[in-house]
Amino acid sequence: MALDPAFSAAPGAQGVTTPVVATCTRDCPSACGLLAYVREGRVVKLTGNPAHPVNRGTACRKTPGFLRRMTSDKRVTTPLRRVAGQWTPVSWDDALDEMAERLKDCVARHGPESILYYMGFGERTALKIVNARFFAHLGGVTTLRGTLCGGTGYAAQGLDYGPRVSHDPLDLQNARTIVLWGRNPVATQFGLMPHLRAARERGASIVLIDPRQSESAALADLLVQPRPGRDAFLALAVAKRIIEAGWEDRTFLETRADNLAGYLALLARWSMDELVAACDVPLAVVAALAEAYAQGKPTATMLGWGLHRFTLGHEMVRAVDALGAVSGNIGLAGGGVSQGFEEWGPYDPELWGEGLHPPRRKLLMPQIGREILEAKDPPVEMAVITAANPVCMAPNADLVAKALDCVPFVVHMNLFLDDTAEHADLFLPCAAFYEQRDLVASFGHNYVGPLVRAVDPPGQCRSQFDIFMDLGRRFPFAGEYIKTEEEWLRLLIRPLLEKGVAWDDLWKGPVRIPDAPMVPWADGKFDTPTGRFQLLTEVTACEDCRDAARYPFTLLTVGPVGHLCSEREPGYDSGPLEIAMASEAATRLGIADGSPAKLVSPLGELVVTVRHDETSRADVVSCGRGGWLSHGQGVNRLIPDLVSAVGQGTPYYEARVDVERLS
Ligand SMILES: Nc1nc2c(c(=O)[nH]1)N[C@H]1C(S)=C(S)[C@@H](COP(=O)(O)OP(=O)(O)OC[C@H]3O[C@@H](n4cnc5c(=O)[nH]c(N)nc54)[C@H](O)[C@@H]3O)O[C@H]1N2
Ligand SMILES: Nc1nc2c(c(=O)[nH]1)N[C@H]1C(S)=C(S)[C@@H](COP(=O)(O)OP(=O)(O)OC[C@H]3O[C@@H](n4cnc5c(=O)[nH]c(N)nc54)[C@H](O)[C@@H]3O)O[C@H]1N2
Ligand SMILES: [Mo]
Repeated sequence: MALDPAFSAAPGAQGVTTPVVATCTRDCPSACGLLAYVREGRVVKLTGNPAHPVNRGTACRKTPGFLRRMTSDKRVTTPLRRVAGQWTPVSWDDALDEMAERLKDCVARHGPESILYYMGFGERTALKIVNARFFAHLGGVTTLRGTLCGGTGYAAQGLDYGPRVSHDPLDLQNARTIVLWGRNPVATQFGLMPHLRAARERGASIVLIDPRQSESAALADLLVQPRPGRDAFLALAVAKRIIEAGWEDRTFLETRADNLAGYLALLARWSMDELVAACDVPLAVVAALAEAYAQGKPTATMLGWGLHRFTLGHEMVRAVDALGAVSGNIGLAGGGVSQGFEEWGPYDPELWGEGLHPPRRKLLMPQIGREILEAKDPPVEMAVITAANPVCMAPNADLVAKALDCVPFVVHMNLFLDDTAEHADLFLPCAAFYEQRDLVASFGHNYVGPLVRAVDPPGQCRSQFDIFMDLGRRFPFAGEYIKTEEEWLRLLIRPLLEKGVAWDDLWKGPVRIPDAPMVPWADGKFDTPTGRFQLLTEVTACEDCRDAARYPFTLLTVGPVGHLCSEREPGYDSGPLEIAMASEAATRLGIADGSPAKLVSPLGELVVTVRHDETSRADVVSCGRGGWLSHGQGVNRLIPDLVSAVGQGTPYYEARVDVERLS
């Protein structure tokens, strides 16, 4: 592969090797194909891999930040043990001996369920399954149920289609209209850009549905800014309009779908005026959307993660699925209501190890703080946290911190001393990304990409895989557990090898999962009990049960452009958290642009800087998620730990706040 000319022309570029094919492991649906340029044992540049069929050479604005973070001198490079409150370097042998002793002691004295394995979203690569298997060998420890990420959408689409299956992003080339519904690819999935740009160039139109004018508004021909959490009413309004105009796909509705009468009754329950008022979208915009769905076909709807973050998120997702059905876009090339892909799907599910023991205790991730505190018989005696920063990223952050403080021994495996590290007793420094060999599947497309060890990890950092193999040596199940990376990877991807993928090809570049459909449900058959699409029949009436008078704003804590979740480094350049609010609302409260204010929720308050935003709805304030508590930006301290009604997701966007002037 040729060198990037811009790079090879750079001064001092001698010694640069041919770029190494890599795959981005950051927690993002793009899982982009990348090229890592190595000089003198360091990666000096990351670019998009032009040979990747999805991101096609593009790389997002975060990519240079990933490189800075990987090469940061703030990375922890030796294991650390907290001694009398201070972090003290220890050898790997001492660290793992102690960890093994404590694990054995917990199993012997309180049973395996006294150990909590908290696996986060930091890297969802194939070998991470082998890490989880370690805890299954221990006899089945306490693990997690539910999710901080996409559980609600997954479960909601499961009710409609059978399993959630999405259109291959390459099928966007067949769309005449693309609707980005609660999704912000310019910030959160830049790897889609080649397809969105190509769509625009060939005259397809793009609609953005988001209470905020997100970064993706720049792509959109039509911007729809509904009241947060009311998308179900918007979808019903659009469907009602389509039916009023006689544009519905009667054949699909009558032969491929169940519950038509119930769904029509649901549409009849509210007048158009009531629906329009509930979602706060003008009738003319509803009409334009109806036309886009029914007359601008094929219409591809890309649901984001924005809709999940509500208690009744499943109704929102299901109402949009139903709109896809009414407008005849389900099973249609260039159409579909797509949401995500199974990042663990390509691997042998048996290897998680659940079969090694009877079902064990699982704590609810969205309420992890109180779940830990309330765990009895046995209480949580030890927690092992990998690829996560729950004190920063889970809701009700102070309670999560308090819960970890109540756990006698906490092991944190990460790269940096972050908010969670402050509540840990042992820190194990991990290799990540291109410092390790692994395979990467995606929750945004159908390709599996390689990671080879492009460079050595800094200092004594070790890949999680190495750490768990070394730990495993200390246990009686070592004989079964200890295998080489290659042995485990071959076992993990057995399903792919059986589908005809060649092992060697996996290491050359992205490989498509052979049986992943381009267009799901094209034959009109669904994997539901009746084989038909399931129209929803219930949407909860929308009285606002939240305390709108005391807390008048909905707080949207969205994916910021510049970084991914809490992946920053200690000491990052920070002032108070910036929140965007409508100029009119801020002015009414006497808060000038750029001035400090208090963001207040029932859980607490945070000093923030207010930015006036002409484009914001008056009932919303928004900010980026992932600021650290230690940097005064811990917005999750204000967010209640609720759980969604379906799918055990985390309704972050139910958070209601007030903004108060600081004198
Ligand atoms: N740069 C960057 N990239 C990321 C991340 C990041 O933090 N930063 N996070 C990664 C992760 S973990 C994930 S899961 C994905 C998420 O990817 P996305 O789903 O694209 O991103 P979000 O910011 O979570 O939410 C998308 C949009 O939903 C909007 N929204 C909020 N409420 C509503 C509503 O009621 N209705 C509608 N229609 N829209 C609403 C928000 O304003 C936001 O713009 O992105 C990944 N990529
Ligand atoms: N307010 C608010 N909070 C949210 C959300 C929201 O919308 N609003 N969205 C939620 C979403 S979508 C998600 S997915 C969660 C994310 O929740 P978490 O996964 O807990 O948070 P991240 O900040 O992604 O932390 C990932 C960590 O993994 C580490 N890491 C990276 N690679 C490796 C590795 O190979 N090994 C190890 N051991 N560590 C590694 C990184 O340094 C980082 O600290 O946050 C949720 N939090
Ligand atoms: Mo996520």
